[in-house]
Amino acid sequence: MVELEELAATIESLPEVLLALLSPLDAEVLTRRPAHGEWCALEVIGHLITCEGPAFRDRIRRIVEGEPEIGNVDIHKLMAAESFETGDLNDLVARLRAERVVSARYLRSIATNDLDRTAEHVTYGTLSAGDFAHEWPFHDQDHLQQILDAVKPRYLESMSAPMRTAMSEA
Ligand code: NI
Repeated sequence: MVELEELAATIESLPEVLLALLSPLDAEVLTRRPAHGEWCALEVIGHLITCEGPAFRDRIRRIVEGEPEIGNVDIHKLMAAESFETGDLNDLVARLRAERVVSARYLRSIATNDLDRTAEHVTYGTLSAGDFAHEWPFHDQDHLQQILDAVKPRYLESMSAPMRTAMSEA
């Protein structure tokens, strides 16, 4: 397993990673959807903010505290109360940072063997606290990839056809 300290430090670093990556970009890019129905970069951050407790921190806590069953999380319902695409990058990152301070402190407060505790998931069967602790940075990095996929295409628009061909063959 990955050490708890590494997991805590990794999830704690994401807000600064996002800020460093996205703050130089034209604000319009942050609201571009790569395809109809897909999230723009600001909405991905909104997803990370809204699922932080329900999908990760609270679930780990409940498993560690001995709750026998855990359920599904409706991520779209969590996001429905707010229009994240109209949000401000700095504000959203600050909210994620506030969540992450609490989350990293929580991960550092539990014992390694707490991660072995399990609960029954309504759909997937037996899952451990450690499953969610490791899914956390994995989920972050999946969504970081999603953000990169949303912002990268803008550079292609300013490249010549020969360059695009060269890139597609590289
Ligand atoms: Ni997600």
